[in-house]
Amino acid sequence: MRKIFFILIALCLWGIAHQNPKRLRNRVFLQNSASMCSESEGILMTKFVSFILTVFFMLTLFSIQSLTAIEIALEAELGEIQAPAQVLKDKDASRGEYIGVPEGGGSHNGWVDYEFEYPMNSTYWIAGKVIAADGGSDSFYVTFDGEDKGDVNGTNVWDTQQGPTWHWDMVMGRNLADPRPFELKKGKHILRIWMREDGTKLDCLFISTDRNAAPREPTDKDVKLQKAGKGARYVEPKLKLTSTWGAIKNTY
Ligand SMILES: [Ca+2]
Ligand SMILES: [Ca+2]
Repeated sequence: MRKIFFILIALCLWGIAHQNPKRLRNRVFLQNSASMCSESEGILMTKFVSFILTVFFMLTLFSIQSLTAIEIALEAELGEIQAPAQVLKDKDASRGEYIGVPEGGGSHNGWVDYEFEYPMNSTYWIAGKVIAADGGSDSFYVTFDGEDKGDVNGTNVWDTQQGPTWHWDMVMGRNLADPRPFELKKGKHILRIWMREDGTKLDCLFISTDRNAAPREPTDKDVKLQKAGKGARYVEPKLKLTSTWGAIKNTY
């Protein structure tokens, strides 16, 4: 619906910009102030207004593409789990469960896989809801499609933000980027969260093509989709004026 609204705005701008210059000049400049503008000044101004409106039309049109985002909200405990990673209970976790290796259970072993169809080529951003109690319990490795987890200090290390209660943290890559962008082609991909330090807890994941999307816990619908192996859904980012203008500026 919002997309249609913006397409209509773009079409209106296009229409205004391509009105007959003489008619537009007559409406804008000569109707009420014939004595203020000469005819040549009026035509010049009309061309200028037409140029501005055309530029704005193009920016609006290009920004429409960025008004569609993909969201995948996952329960961490519903992935394919390799021991010693395991499902653990916590009444404060989403749906009362999370994954991890209990403190003392050993580090750098075990993982959880999430296999999904990604509906379009895009940059994807991942957030996880975590508990990371201390400096010895605050990291995972993150890879796609069978890539090895790599060196213990490599780029696939996700150093989670520490905190004793559940909180969202964007997946980063050590010495790479925070947050870390993942370029994915349309099609099936396997996201693997490797256990790195025991005691690090993961409740749920939120994947989006919108870097600014607010992470959220999976709804019943998301869980149903996840269990059916179809996690992705199309959403329209919140169209606050600032974010819309931001999209236009980014496009430009
Ligand atoms: Ca630990
Ligand atoms: Ca959970």
